[in-house]
Amino acid sequence: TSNCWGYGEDDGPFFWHKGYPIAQGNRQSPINIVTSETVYDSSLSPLIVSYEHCTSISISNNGCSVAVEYADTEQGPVIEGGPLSDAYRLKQFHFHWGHKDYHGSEHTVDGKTYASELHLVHWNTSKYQTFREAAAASDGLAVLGVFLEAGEEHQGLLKITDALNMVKFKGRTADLKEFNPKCLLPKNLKYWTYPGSLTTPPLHESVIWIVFEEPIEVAKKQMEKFRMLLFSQEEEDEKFMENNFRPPQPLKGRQVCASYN
Ligand code: SG4
Ligand code: ZN
Repeated sequence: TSNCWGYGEDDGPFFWHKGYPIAQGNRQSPINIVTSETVYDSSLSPLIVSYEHCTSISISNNGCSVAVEYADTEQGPVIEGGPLSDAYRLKQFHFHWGHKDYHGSEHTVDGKTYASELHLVHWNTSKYQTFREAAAASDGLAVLGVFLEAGEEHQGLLKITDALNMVKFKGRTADLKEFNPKCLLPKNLKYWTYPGSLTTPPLHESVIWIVFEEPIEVAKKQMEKFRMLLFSQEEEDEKFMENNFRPPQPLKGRQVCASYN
């Protein structure tokens, strides 16, 4: 591929530190969340998710994942509260998944892996001018993590899984208008939070992670649709997009806080 990093045998997560030394830094993500070592923080206010004004634009295969992009506008969807001191605006969401349903998530909970993990990426518009600038600042990004497990079909996710065949190849983009990701959040918004990083190069240590405890259920059939995507471009040899997750990284003294509810 044109990238110098990937998820393959010779360019996967174990090699990323060669091009990106921060891979061995002090606040890398994902992590294994050890529930008995999380600390309830009574000062954590509830998370406020304001996704009313949501105008998704497109869905694309960027060769590492599939992402749904949002218009970067003033009235855009935001999250605030919880561990966040500022308002953070939704930029895009994407997924990580495995070859089979027993693994695929990036974060793990007491060693348990899920079939997939959804990441809703937000940036701090109170302090920074652009997403790019925020992505390199220590309080620049806030990512919501949602675990997906195989079970009942997920109605809200159908609009996404039905659109995947339009972006099979790396570099493909298709219209996807007015998708409100609120339907992809679990009913219970209890979460864990800790300071971490992007889970792909450039691995900037700029993310306040907020990972929901309750997974959402999706059909095995829906998971299969993700595995029909390709890492490769149309004219290249077919490489199926799967196992696009980074394994847990050392905690290095960080504390994971738990919200009350
Ligand atoms: C995935 O590769 C996404 O497709 C990327 O999004 C994303 O990069 C990257 O993961 C890292 O994000 O929440 N897993 S993560 O830490 O959001 C960024 C795009 O390239 C900067 C659109
Ligand atoms: Zn991600």
